[in-house]
Amino acid sequence: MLDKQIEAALNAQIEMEAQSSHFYLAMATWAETNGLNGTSAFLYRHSDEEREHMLKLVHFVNERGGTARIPALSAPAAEFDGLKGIFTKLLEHETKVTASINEVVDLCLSRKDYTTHNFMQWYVAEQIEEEALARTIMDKLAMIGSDSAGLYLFDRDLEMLEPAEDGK
Ligand code: OFO
Repeated sequence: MLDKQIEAALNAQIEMEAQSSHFYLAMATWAETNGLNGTSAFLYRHSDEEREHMLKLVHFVNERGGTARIPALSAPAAEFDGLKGIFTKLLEHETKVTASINEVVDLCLSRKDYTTHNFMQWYVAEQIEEEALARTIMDKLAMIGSDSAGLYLFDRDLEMLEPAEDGK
């Protein structure tokens, strides 16, 4: 049976992953309507992956005898300040997700729940990849600056870029 405190922490993480999916979906649709088709394709995939992260937690909680709660979500921003604005927000958000995952891992250790601790290691590794990818994207954007040919190629390259892991 899942410890109640662990169950609550995992349900909070379910909400965070769902909110991430929602957030990246809003960015994707903004990019799609602002001529950034490569960025939009990348962000739609990213949004789908966050939903997979959420589902993985939902199944784990239910399989361990807990009850997964599907949360209400807050509406994300509808406007973004260009590519730099999008990826700045994405990196900020992923940093918060990492902190939240670390708290769950910490709780697992203090409650001696080694099964959930083991399960959470997948998320720890995933966050390393996601943060690294977001930082690489920010570095590239800093290099490109306001060069429109560079921004055009950057957007085109994002079309093929996989958002870190496949979430499966
Ligand atoms: Fe779920 O990895 Fe990003 O948030």
